[in-house]
Amino acid sequence: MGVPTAQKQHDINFLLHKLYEPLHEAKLKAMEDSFDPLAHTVNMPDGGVAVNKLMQEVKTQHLEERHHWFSVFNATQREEALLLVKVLLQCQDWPTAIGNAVYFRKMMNEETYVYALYTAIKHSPLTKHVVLPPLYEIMPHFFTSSEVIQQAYRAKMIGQPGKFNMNFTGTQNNPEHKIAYFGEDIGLSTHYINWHIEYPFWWNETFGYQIERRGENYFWVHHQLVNRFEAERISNHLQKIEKLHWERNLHEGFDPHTSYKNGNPFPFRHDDIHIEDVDNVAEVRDMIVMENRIRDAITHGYVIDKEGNKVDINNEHGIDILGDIIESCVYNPYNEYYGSLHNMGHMMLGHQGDPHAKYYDTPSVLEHYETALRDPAFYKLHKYIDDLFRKHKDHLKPYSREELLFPGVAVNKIDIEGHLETYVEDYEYSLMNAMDDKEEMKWEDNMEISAIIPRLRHRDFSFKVTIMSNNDEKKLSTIRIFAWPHRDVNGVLMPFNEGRWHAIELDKFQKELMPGENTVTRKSSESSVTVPDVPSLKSLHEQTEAAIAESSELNLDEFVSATGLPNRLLIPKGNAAGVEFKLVVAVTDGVADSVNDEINLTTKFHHYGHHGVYLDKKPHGYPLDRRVPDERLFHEIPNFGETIVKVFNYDEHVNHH
Ligand SMILES: [Cu+2]
Repeated sequence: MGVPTAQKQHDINFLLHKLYEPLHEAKLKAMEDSFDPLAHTVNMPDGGVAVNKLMQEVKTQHLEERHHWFSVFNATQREEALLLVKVLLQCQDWPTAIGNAVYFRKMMNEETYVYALYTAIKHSPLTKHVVLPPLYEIMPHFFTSSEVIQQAYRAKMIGQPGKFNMNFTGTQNNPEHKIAYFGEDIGLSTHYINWHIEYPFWWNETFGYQIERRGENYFWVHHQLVNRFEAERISNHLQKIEKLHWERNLHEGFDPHTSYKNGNPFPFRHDDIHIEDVDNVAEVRDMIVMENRIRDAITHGYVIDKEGNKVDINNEHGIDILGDIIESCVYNPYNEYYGSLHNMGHMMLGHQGDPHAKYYDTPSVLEHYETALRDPAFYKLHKYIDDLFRKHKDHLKPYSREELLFPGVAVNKIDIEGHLETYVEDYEYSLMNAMDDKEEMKWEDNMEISAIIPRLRHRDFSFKVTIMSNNDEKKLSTIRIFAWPHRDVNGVLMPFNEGRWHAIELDKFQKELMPGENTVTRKSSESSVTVPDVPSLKSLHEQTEAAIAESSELNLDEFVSATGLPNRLLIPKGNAAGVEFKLVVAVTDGVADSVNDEINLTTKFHHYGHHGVYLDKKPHGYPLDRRVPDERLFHEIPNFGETIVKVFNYDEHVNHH
């Protein structure tokens, strides 16, 4: 079918460019009036059912109006977005896909549209090589403080280019401000959005295929975020996260300093709020009932489905079922009974500043993947949920020595080449799309108006692991690297069983071990847990246009799956004294761990899986995911190694320019 990737990327770039305005590209614009969605349904596997439904919404003017907010947690708005996702996933060729995308861009609410378009791009085979432009440059107001947006408007009005420094929300009177650099990192939010788009809670087979281990993946991505947040707190001398309790006060308030595109501010929440029932969402006791049903299921070791059958969860697959139940996705065996603790939790906490909607009619930051990570309440909620997962995992039988052993293999030495050092750099991103223009304005003629933010990164380093293999032939191994804070904020040593639950996954890869001594050097930049930063919109645009002009290939494949953590955030922030971490390397039998016979030594190992396909069949977090009643077992197993490392950061002034 030969539409080159560059052309597709060009079309997508322009669909998103100046999202809140009519299209700025002539060819696409021409399609707007000439394309009739109803005339292009012949090749659709559903025979045009989705298109007809969406067109009916257009005709009866049921669609959300433009410039209104959109939240995926709002059921009516979500239905609408999913209709467009379905329509786009039904398209079998580019002209049909782009025709529909152009047509509905004009008809639909902008933010509903972006959510649907991003999701469709992520899952459609037609856009396998298309890069999702960074959302912070498409909808900058979600990521940029209202103060900076105002400065940008002023620059635009007086016609003067400008770069504006952005500070993190709040003041230093708030201890939480010390770690705002983490929650407000735009790359971290990009990771979070991409993960949610890759593993939507509402996904089912009717969208084209089944996503395996979705619920488990949900557990894992949030577990890692919570562990990271805890580690960042230790480096910043902050006490650990207190998990949410529905009957206690919510201590940390939050003022987002951010506004919707239409000017409505994101709601504010005071400190020490007594958690209230929220009109049109839920009552506190509903949340407690949901929680208790889940606790019962964990204690019993089974959940019940709609027919009343028991579904065993006391096994390796249990975490997947539990994840679906807690986030509430359509795979959930009994939705009405278990509810949706996580999604409801986001809405309940999000509205605590204004539970009766007396002052705001907009959703909170917690109801958008773009902004949820900023609010300290996010981590309280997820710590609470993480604790439920831990109860389940602690119910499973600990791994035995036989299960963990990789005969003949021993980790002899673990070294770090280079320094484990974090630092803060300035990063600039464009605010061009925050401002409206005349229709005839060309992309290139936009003035340069941008925001500059400090962000965390680390120096490059390598893991160097010396592994002895007393086998006659070569052996495929899986190498997993984890680290956890060696001491808590009070300086108390973290017991092994506590530490292993707080483990941060640093890398996972396969390696062939030759008989004798092997030195495995793995660069920090190679980590399969992370992804490189997505190129800026400007760079994407320039590379795309250059490829079209020269009829050359556009190869941006390394940026396509932005599901992982940004590589610059691989290790937690250090401090001047050095934050101690326990580093654990587990070398296990790669053949036993592999899902299929295809061994993946060269291509990128998709850590979070790709469209629900994994290379590693072991549970996320293996072998540290289960209780360790006697840590001596781990110390004695020769194919596991451990050491203590320190992470430094010499510039303590991360919070202000
Ligand atoms: Cu959440």
